[in-house]
Amino acid sequence: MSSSPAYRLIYFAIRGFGETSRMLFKAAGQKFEDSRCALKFIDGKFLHPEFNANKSKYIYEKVPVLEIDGGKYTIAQSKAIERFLARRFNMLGNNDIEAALIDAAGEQITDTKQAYNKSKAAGADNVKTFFEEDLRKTFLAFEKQASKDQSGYWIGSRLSLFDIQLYNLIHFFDDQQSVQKSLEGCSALKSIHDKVEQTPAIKKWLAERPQTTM
Ligand SMILES: N[C@@H](CCC(=O)N[C@@H](CS)C(=O)NCC(=O)O)C(=O)O
Repeated sequence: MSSSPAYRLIYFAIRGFGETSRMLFKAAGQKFEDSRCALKFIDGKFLHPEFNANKSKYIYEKVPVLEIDGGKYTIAQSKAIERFLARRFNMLGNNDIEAALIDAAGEQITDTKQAYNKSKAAGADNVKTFFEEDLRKTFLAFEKQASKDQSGYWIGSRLSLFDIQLYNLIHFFDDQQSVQKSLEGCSALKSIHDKVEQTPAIKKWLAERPQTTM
């Protein structure tokens, strides 16, 4: 009799780079240990003493890290973890082309978050431009694909890694009013957002997960 492996996802006590993987586990109905290192906000900075004390244990000295079967295998890098889980849980499209499209859109999300962080460092005008141009263009590009799939999902007529990544991108920003403006006319994306949120296992998780600011 084959039994499911034991999964332990180690990350900080925030959504950040860990939440998409947590939601993949939940959507797949797969048990995992949601191991969270405490973050302390001291003198205007987030510090993570518990993680720092153990940091050298992790191959790249960063989290998230996914341990399988008590550390028999350890996978680092959030995107690698997400793709691995999505492949295991059959949430990477129906073929290698769909998998690559999901992959590319996920990379675009990474670039978009980097552009946002850069704009924040450059001042309010740049943040405004980010929402009006960068994020807007990215959403419009995502909308093009989404409107081809009539199922309410982004690709492949069922929940995939990208649907969850998109949901988390929308909730990544503090300024939800600007996000909603960037999403104007993107009805397919909005419907994906709502479909993810209404997926029973995800809905349950959203209600019970620890509430964090990021
Ligand atoms: N590219 C990595 C980045 C991971 C990363 O930067 N993790 C941060 C937490 S959000 C970390 O471990 N920081 C600890 C440190 O730098 O000491 C990924 O996607 O997993």
